[in-house]
Amino acid sequence: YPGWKPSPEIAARWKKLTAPKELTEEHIQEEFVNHATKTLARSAFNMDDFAAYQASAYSVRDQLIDQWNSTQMYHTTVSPKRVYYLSLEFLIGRSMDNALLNLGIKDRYANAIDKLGFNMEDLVEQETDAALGNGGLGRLAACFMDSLATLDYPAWGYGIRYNYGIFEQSIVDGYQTEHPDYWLTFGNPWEIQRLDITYPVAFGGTVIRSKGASGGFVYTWEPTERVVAVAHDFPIPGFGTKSTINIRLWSSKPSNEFDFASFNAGEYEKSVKEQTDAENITSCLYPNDNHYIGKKLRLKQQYFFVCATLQDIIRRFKKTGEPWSEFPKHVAIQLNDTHPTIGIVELQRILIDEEGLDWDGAWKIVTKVYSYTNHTVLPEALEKWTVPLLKELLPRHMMIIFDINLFFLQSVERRYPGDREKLRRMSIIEEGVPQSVRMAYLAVVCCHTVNGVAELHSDLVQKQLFSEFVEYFGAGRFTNVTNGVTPRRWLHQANPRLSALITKTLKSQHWLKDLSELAKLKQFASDPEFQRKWMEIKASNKKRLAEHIAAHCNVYVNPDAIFDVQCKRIHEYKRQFMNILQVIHRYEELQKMTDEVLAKQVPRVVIFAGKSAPGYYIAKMVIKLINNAANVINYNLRTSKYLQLVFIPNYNVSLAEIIIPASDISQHISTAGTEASGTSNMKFVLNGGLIVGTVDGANIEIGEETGPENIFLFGVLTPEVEDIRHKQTYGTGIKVDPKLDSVVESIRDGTYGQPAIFEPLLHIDTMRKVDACFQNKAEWAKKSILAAASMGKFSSDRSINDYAKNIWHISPLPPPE
Ligand code: T68
Repeated sequence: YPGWKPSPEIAARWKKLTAPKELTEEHIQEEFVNHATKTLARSAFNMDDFAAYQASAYSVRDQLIDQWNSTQMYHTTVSPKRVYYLSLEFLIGRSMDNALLNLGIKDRYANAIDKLGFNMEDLVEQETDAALGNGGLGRLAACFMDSLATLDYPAWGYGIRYNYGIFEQSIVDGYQTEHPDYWLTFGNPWEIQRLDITYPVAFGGTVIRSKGASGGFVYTWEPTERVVAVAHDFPIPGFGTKSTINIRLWSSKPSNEFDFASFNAGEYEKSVKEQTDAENITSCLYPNDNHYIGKKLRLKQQYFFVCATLQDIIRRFKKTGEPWSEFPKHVAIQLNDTHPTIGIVELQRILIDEEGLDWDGAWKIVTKVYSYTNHTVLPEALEKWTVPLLKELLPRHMMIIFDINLFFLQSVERRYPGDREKLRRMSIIEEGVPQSVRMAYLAVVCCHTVNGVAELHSDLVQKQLFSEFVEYFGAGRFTNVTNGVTPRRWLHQANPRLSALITKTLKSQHWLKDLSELAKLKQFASDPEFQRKWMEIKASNKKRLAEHIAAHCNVYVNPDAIFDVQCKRIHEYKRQFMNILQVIHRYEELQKMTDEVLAKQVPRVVIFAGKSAPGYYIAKMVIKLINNAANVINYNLRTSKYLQLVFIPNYNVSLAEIIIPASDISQHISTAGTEASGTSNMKFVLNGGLIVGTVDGANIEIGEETGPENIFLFGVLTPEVEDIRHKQTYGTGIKVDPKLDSVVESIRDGTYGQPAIFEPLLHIDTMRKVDACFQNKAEWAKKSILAAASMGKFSSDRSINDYAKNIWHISPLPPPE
């Protein structure tokens, strides 16, 4: 703000006025009442839990903003290298409990508010989830933000402020029904709208080529559609630090100049349509996980958010006054999957068309800045925008992509002269009618580093997905960063009693900042008193979940049974279908048993939860099947003591916080090689649940940490990736009834397609093993403790430190005291 510079006296006065006040209970109450009466215009006689939640939220927000301001001001003065995490999804969930815990003020708030007649646990339940993501990828982004703040890294998250998050799911007659998630109805205390921070974003039109002053060509993009991006800031507090970082989410609105033009021409309807078209860009989150949908509006979302983001990053960089060559010393940009990949092309475009750099100078900068995380090897999930669509929406970007591809293929050709097949395979442009752009290849060619999200997955990325690129660029461009989860939300917040037991046992809370300290719990794994406390907490978490199930599924589950959970997006590769077959098999076995044999069975409650993409027919049928099976199984009076089945509707972050601490075992049973990592597997074990899983994704690394005796892995065990695919296809060595030999043999031959058909049998065997183990209570408790104590590696703090050190080259910048 060049017009205003405070005099030293005014600056001092300002400093005094903004100095944080001591947060006494009385001060909290003052702030609470202040917000209730002034912000919400309520009175003591006109309060309910929701108003009390809002008043608390606004006062916690004030605390956040203070910390956020000083963190940002400090970062501006130091101007360090920052990381920008670009993601179309941030699956944040609720913020109040998390903010109170990370700021370390929860007890004080709870006490202060109690004296005003409200119960903090009830208020926390009033908050609507910020559900701006589909599943693992979006939640990973949220965990990473928590870790970046906690570890004092100078970092920003950038994404879209969707008006509608992931749909709400209800079950009607056994079928999934979708309802819009308009989460902003009552305002959102956790964001700060920045009407002063806006950027223009343009689409469509044509590109004019003309001769530039120095003789070369210059390109002028003349777009036909203009909208404006408005910033909304979501402060993210670190745990046990004053660092509070920012997720900046963009919302679209019509640009004034443009609709006035139509308006003044008397084309009122056209003007209104232009307005709604502009607002539509950030209206909805696309509800598909691990599946590519080539919708024009989705591409608009992608470009809209990276375009605004780059303008913001560049504005910040220009404040340093340094030349463009220094840009990579201030900026690292991480692409969360290929969804923001068009941002690479946008930076190249800005540098050559607007900043006047030559191609090579711009390319050097671009390729030093960007890195890309791959989250899937499933072919149906890889983004391929068609050339006609890209041309229509972003004509200049399409030209630049062709140029990038041309220069790339020319150098491939030099290395492998005459190998036209290789050029065809490696081309960023896939030939066909129409042509399309392989976004993952574009990212690989332009990024300095490409990573997968678990060891096995990163191996597949290098050996299958991008093998020729590894050969061409060298293995140095490719690496692994195994995913992690934040122990603050997924243990401390979701399971407060277990967190307190750990803190008491370790005599410090420091494990929440260094999760490897959990290993010290191992010495108590066989201690009967510790086991008793540990299992008593599990039992009370199971009771809480049983209450939720009673309220939402109208089924009264037996809290002493094994709680066997599979909650995640419904997808063929995740094999909920195999799981339900195993449950039905178990039910049928129970029917055949005498009363005497029945009485010896280990009771089990099978819990499913998860959303299906609205257009995914098979996944929706699986939901229907689970619900139909539940209707039979739960109403069989003879066997329902031993087997119950529920589908809990509307799985989201807040429901996960109830389910995960209550599981005895959880199912992570994807076909080997298909689940890139999985992150809920880590959360379950951290909370003392054991995994039943295939040798896939992060299950493998979890098993390495817990030891094979504390995880129930089944299926192919070979670590060599090539082998896994091979063996998975050709023989799992299981024995079946000899009468079926020839049938199985023909299945194995591939006569009837996919031989992964064998794994249900192994799954059944594994579940028998689980039953046997669960009967020995002390042994089970020991496994549960040892497994949880082995989870140090799976903190997102470790993942973030890996990225910071090996990919971003940034350092922590703790704010001065
Ligand atoms: C998940 N991917 C992986 N995708 O499936 C999971 N896809 O194995 C991994 O642990 C997690 O990412 C984090 O790395 C997703 O969640 C999506 O949600 C998604 C969204 C849009 C388009 C495609």
